[in-house]
Amino acid sequence: MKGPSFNDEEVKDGPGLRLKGNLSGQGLRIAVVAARFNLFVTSKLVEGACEAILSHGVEEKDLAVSWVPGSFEVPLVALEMAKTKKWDALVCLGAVIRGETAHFDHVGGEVARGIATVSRETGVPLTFGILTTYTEEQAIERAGGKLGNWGYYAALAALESANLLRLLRNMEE
Ligand code: INI
Repeated sequence: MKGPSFNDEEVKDGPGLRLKGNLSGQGLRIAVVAARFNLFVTSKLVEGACEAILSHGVEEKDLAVSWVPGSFEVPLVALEMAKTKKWDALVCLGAVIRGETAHFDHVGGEVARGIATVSRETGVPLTFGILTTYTEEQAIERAGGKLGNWGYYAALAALESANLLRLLRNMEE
């Protein structure tokens, strides 16, 4: 998958413990929360996320996709899902594309804050696959177009974060 990389291969081993989550999906339960607004973009993000999740070993029975009307609704639904503790990570997907009004700024800002807050307050990793772009073309380029698929990357970040948290929490015992 082409596109922005998380630079994993460039991190050199150094002194001390290297605490890093791997990308294995074995034994993980992952949920996607996706907005239908701008579905021509978000359906591609969901495809990319599901491809990443299943191809890294998550079983289909351990994957769920929850659809909400727009990105603004993502944090609340993610909060309810996180509170159940049934999911090791949640992948949040949406496409906020600038229109002619300030709606874009309000929706984009609130969604980012909401996702970060839910993640920190529940201890469940939520990853941010909400595109915020100035044009439809920029969104398409990042949803399976020439700049990769942010749904795929947000899913990889979810796998890595879930595995790192598992490692850290097991060390505490
Ligand atoms: N929702 C999006 O996901 N993307 C957008 O670009 C968008 N804009 O620009 O309006 C958008 N609005 C809907 C919003 O998320 C809520 O669903 C709506 O306001 C109802 O609460």
